[in-house]
Amino acid sequence: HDDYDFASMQEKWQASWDELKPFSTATADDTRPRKYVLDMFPYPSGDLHMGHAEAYALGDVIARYWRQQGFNVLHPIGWDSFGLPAENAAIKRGIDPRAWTYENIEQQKRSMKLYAASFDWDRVLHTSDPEYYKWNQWLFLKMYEKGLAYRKASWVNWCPNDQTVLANEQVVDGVCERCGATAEKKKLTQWYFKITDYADRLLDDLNQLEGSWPSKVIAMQRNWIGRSIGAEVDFEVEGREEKVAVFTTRPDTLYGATFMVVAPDSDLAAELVAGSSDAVKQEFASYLTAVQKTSEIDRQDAAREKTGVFLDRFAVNPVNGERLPIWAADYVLSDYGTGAIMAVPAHDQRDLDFALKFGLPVRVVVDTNAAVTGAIPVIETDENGDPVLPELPSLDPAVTGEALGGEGRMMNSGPLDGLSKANAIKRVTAQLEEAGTGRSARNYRLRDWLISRQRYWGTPIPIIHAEDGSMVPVPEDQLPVTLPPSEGLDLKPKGSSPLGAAEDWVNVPNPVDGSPARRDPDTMDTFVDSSWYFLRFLNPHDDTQAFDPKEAEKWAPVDQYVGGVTHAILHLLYARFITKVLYDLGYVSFTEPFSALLNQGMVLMDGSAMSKSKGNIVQLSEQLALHGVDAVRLTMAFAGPPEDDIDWADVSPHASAKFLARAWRLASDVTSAPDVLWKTGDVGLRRVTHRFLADAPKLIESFKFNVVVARLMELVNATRKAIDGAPGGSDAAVREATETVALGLSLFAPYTAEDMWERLGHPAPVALAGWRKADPVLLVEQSVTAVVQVDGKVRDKLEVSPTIDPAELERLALATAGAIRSIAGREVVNVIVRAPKIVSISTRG
Ligand code: ANZ
Repeated sequence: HDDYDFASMQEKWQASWDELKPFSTATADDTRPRKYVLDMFPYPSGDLHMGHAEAYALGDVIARYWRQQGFNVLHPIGWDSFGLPAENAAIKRGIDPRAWTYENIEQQKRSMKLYAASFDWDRVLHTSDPEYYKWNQWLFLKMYEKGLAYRKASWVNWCPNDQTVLANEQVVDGVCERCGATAEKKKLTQWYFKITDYADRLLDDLNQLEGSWPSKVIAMQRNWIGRSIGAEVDFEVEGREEKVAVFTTRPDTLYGATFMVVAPDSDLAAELVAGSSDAVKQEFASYLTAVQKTSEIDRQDAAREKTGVFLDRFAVNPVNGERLPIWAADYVLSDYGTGAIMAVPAHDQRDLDFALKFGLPVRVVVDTNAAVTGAIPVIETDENGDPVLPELPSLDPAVTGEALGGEGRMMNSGPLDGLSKANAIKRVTAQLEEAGTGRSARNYRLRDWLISRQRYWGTPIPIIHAEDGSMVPVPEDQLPVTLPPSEGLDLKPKGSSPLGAAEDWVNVPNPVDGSPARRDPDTMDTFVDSSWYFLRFLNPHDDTQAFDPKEAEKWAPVDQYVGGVTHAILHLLYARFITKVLYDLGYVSFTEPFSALLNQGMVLMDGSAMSKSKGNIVQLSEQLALHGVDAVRLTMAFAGPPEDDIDWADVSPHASAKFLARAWRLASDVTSAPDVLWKTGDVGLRRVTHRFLADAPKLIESFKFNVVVARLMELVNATRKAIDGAPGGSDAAVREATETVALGLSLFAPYTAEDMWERLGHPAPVALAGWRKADPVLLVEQSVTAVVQVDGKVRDKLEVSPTIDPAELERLALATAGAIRSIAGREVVNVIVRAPKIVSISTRG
């Protein structure tokens, strides 16, 4: 029975954990400090894959570590179970999305239990359960009350394949992030969450996360929110009552504006062209059709050939009364700033390209030479002794085709002449403000979050539309609005929600007066579900509230969040936003949901991501059957820093299994009793053990899991040596080392560790056994003796650290009394250092 048999071990300990529930979070009266460790919850699409296996192995190291350090740990799991994958699979197979979803959840649960992920199985939640999505609806109503949920008609991203709208965050490089179809634009009335009200806070609070979130994620969020600071300037338009405002980051260049451009797909363009000739109207109409087929990405591509239509309308520059022709061009976007710009071709490359193509004037208003001449000192003189001025290249943008973006002094700008850029911006903004024709302004790339979807498998929006077109929120005591059964509904994507056809469901009396009314047929983006789920884990079955603020006070925010970098913007931005909303509503006392974030890398195969089309998918279930759970988990942790990708072709789960068997055998070779006298036994082995006990916590807390595994291997080797040679398996130090191996392994290879612990005579589980403190006496570094030779003769000796730096050793050696005496002022021609043992000095003369 002395064979390492992972299959029977897995069976045995799973049964024991099911019964003992060692990973349940302790209840209210527990006085230990708390840690909330959260893994991003999965979509139930199919069984777990290698990517899940990596993420859950790493998250579990952290959860198990804090338990071992004496913390009461909350480590929950749930399923993000609404959404398109279930609905599309159900349509394909002609079954109910529910059936598909909950079957997959059961399969994934079984796999997670087999995988020994130390979750609290009493707190499982599924976002597709009415007991969960009721609270999405509650959240929606709270936001609606505050004006943070609203409906508007706007150009939206549309996935022609999934036949539903997409949030901006769900269009990645111009395509639907789910299915890869090229996103289109449609004008539709949709529900939005007003995330733009929170843009400044979402940006500024990123500073708090610096150092505990990956800097890459912080940078991506900053860039996505994209704050620009500048001014709005009002231009009169001939023949129009109202002025047109433009947004500019360079109000200093106002005197250099030579034309105005409006977005062709803006309401303003439509209105302006209505006052033009039929010829202009026609040209504009065909241009607009072409623009609507152009992707956002292309429109923002600065290198693209400029196109546009002159609208035969004119604006008036508020500072000098100049008449500026108004053009429509697609490089100006309708949903950024005001959808209109003042074009300053001399100093903006896009405007210059446009001006040169359409023969519009270019006027330089910043003398960038002024900066250059000041910066280059005059060093040469001609034959008359006059300074030779550096020959400057022609800086006329109309000639070079290069806009002048740099610093300089204002020119051709009336009262601004001679000022620097910063001062000119201040001066002109103040003047505009005084004249009532402008104001300082900021703009964001961030758009409001479009949350309505024309699909079945999601949370129904709790709004009722009255006959007169007014909207009535579903009263809170009538929540949840549950989804009707899918039988009889055509779920196929067709651009409007399938729920609209569920007559019994959609027709309801108006809650206000009982008159006939209809439910809103749309469902919510599933990113609403995941924006607050970390709070629901605190009491997932409470049917009186979304979460208990007192529990939130105790547990939240999440101490350590673990998941893929694919959520760098979408999910993490939305969760940060909703947390701030809940803060403003008084439900939580913190403003950031996740205090620390770890992004694991991807699992690759032969250098590329696994995919069906490449045929390079490694099945997790096969790996587990072949090598055992512990070997796969250990391989994930040992492969390298967690942020790095793991190429499964480069790692060896087989070697991991061999190592685990070797570690496990130590437990059978320990012959001393569990209550052996501590602080005795082989000092050499004890030093290795205690070094490990001292170093492992710091290494785990800085996510150097691979280093901890390497150190465990070292400890296993040292222990094996001690057992096979002197002092043998009965030595107290051998028991101490082997128990330490079990404690260390319990983070990575829980089955093996549990089995060792039992063999060592302890009651299970090792998962709840505390970490041991290193004995400081054993940590004091030993010293070694270094000899100092001069011209071949030993002249002195030094006691130094075994890890001394060679340069340091050389310095010490040259300073010894023996060396100084025997060098006796001669020239030192060579010093050979063999740290930490010998320094050999040669002299001449
Ligand atoms: C005049 C100007 C002169 C500009 C100059 C730049 C340089 P960011 O930094 O991205 O905020 N702009 C404003 N609204 C726009 C829209 N809807 N579509 C396309 N471009 C738009 O850029 C702000 C600058 O982008 C604004 O400042 C405006 O051009 C342009 F030497 O105004 B600027």
